[in-house]
Amino acid sequence: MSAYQNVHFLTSANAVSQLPADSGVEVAIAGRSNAGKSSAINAITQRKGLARTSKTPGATRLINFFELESGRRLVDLPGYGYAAVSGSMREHWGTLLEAYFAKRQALRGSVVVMDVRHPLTSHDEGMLELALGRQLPVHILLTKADKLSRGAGLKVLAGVRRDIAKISGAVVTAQLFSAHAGDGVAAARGAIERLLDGKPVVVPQKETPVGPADPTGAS
Ligand SMILES: Nc1nc2c(ncn2[C@@H]2O[C@H](COP(=O)(O)OP(=O)(O)O)[C@@H](O)[C@H]2O)c(=O)[nH]1
Ligand SMILES: [Mg+2]
Repeated sequence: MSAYQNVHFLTSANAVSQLPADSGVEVAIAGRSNAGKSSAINAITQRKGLARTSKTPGATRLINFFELESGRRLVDLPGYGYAAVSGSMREHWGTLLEAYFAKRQALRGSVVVMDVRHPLTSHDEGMLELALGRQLPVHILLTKADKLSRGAGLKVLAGVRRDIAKISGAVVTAQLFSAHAGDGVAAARGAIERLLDGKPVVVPQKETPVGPADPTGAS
């Protein structure tokens, strides 16, 4: 059964004029093409085919809106960092995303999906800048964690947490995630719910023994 009984695709937008009514609350999900964004959306909503998954990078070219519950939406942003798209196409996305992040009143925060094996690329940093423009919170999913050992994944998480601790003016949190193994899915759903409710994301306790998130500083 789905975590959201009536979750459904709402609409796609390829221009600011096509965005759905700016009411209610929403969380945007961003990530490099092929990072695992669609798989994350499907895992979090427990709806296999909700967001299409693909082995072809760059397949999603629109902003897709999914309604979780009445007035609560997940927004699937176009994947970035795919070299094969034309310059004019990239410019179009950039302009659309900038307008979305600058003006969207319903936006409460963002989730940025990164492959745990290649976190915080220059494209990701550009995305973070965009998402943090209005000081809204960002939660990072380090996905495909099943591709690394638990220890290696925790090490990456600690490094990412160290890097994001340098970002001031907004709350940035991070967790490990795997759509395939199901790791961190409930935590990610909880994080999205808290963002939608305008509450700070709570980082899973069992991950705190590594890195600066350790309140005892003993690591
Ligand atoms: N091993 C592993 N592969 C994943 C995971 N999530 C996605 N993938 C694979 O990564 C590729 C891209 O996934 P997709 O969700 O379409 O990425 P998107 O382009 O960011 O939406 C597909 O081949 C997926 O099967 C994961 O948690 N673990
Ligand atoms: Mg996708």
